Amino acid sequence: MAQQPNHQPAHQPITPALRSWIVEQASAAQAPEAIVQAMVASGWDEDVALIALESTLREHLAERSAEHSAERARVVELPPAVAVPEPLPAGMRAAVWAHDREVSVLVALADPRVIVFGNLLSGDECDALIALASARLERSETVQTDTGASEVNESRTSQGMFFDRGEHEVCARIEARMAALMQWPLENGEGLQVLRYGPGAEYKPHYDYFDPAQPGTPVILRRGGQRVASLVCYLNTPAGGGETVFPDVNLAVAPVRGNAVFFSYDRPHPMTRSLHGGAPVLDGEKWVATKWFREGRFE
Ligand code: PD2
Ligand code: ZN
Repeated sequence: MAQQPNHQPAHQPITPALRSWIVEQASAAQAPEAIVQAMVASGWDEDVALIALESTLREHLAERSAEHSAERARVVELPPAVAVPEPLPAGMRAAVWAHDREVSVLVALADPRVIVFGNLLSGDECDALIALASARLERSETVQTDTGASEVNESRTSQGMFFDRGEHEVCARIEARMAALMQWPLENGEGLQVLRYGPGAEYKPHYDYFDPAQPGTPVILRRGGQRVASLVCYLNTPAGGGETVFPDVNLAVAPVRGNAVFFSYDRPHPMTRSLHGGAPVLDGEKWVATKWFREGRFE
């Protein structure tokens, strides 16, 4: 027995020190009789020592079981992981052939999964998307997961619009390229969204998946399920600022015309570390086209 309790008169309340000592002895697989004997040797009445031992161990087990339940709840509440697009299933390489174009791979990060691509879009494609989108720009809207409706969001000071999938030949060509690069069905992609950020405009850090806790989310998920990956394509090179940032890993991706940043999230949970934002544009303007990939068909 490592340590014995101080001499205790019978009927004395169980002190925290005695409680710790009893738990320590029981955890070290000391027989209850041996624990009681040690307490008797320290001046405890045998019956009182037995009652003290019993009540201490009962309380201790109840606490342990409460801790285990809380831990189980934390684990069970985590949404299950799902399959996500993986553009480099065979590992890192300098370039990938995607449908009709060689795309370079500039940077790859494993956790969070982030890949920076070069030369995904041609200069002409960037210009065509900007020209087609310009006519339809409005103040950007974000899907409101509390209602399922779209509305202007103050954390996003850009202007934007959505193309339907395949709405123009250039959209269809880019979408086929992206589907090949992602190795993900074209039908699982939303239409391209084009955003224009003026001087000072930014997109505060957020997650692109739909928050499961929001009441409007089940309605949104009926069309294609969750978002599982994003591909933000830069349509111009701003004169200053406008980098895409990942605050959880202190990563900043410079916006360069034709380049794109990909990131995936296998569950709608911050543990994916997919928090990201668009830093303020410091000089000039910034144009991006974002493609979101769903778990299932987005029809
Ligand atoms: O424009 C960006 O850098 C940016 C940043 C964060 C775009 C998006 N999110 C998005 O379109 O979701
Ligand atoms: Zn985003």
